[in-house]
Amino acid sequence: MRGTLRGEPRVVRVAAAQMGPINREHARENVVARLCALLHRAADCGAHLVVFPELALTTFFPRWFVDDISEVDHYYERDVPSPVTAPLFSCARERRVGFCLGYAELTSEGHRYNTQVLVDRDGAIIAKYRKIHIPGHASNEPSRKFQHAERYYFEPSGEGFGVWNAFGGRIGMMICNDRRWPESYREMGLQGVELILCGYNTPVNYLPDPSQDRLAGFHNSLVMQSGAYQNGTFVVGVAKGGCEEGVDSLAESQIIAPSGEILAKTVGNGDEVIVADCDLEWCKNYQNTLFDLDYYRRPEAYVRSQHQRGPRTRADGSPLL
Ligand code: CDT
Repeated sequence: MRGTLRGEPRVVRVAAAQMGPINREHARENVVARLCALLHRAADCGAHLVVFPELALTTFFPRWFVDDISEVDHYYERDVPSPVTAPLFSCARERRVGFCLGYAELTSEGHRYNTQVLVDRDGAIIAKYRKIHIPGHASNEPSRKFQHAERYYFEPSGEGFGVWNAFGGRIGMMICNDRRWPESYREMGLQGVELILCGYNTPVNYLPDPSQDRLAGFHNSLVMQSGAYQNGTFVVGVAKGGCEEGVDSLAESQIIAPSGEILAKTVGNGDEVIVADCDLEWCKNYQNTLFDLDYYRRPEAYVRSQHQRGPRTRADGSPLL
């Protein structure tokens, strides 16, 4: 009979540090001071690890289009830590709290990525993840109320989904739109992930199909709860919410257990810290039973998922092999 084989508890106290809006005129120094204040609040709650949103150092600049991309170079980081972000690393070291931070990255070779780093309790970077699923559009669409030109401002990572040994467990990262794709979770599930960290900026108004607007919160929870349950992992989703530069963004940051249950959820749409004790041994209840991937999966039957991007059918609807 298959069983959980749970060992001694491995509890990571995780904080989700939701942020309210960051406007265009907000100086990086002030944003970093806000991040430090959130980190102190998390540390006061005894957190070991605090998770910040996607693009947590700047406003969500893909909502504007510029013809010359170099005009927005100031939104990208060339080095992290840098003189302006160093105070956050010092706070982390001082309070012995690790963190996960999203920002726009401009590499020395000129590549632009939507990036997240994982920093340990000594303030050292232990992992970097670059966003894989880049949503939105790549050229100016002036008829829109606001742009979502992520496909202009960022290239997709070719590095895949990593999982790292950290905080006494197996930690993975994904960014915003990645959370809507089951493949993101499963790629990490196949590496034994126990805690997935995900920052997001999600406009409440989805311009290509406004019928989805009222479901923004439902879809947010739906995908993260399913991904958690189907892979037996904790998932932490952290928003930059509220009305930023006239665009309403979903808050509803949450910490989800391997059971799929929400352990903690924010109540407002501004700067707010929530905390949950995540016993990583809980993952075994699912990873060693119903979702014992090695025992139950049938990769030989999943012939299309690796190489085929979208549906392929003949005119009569029958599948093309
Ligand atoms: N930042 C990000 O990935 N946002 C997307 C919005 C999709 S609408 C173009 C999301 O999936 O939440």
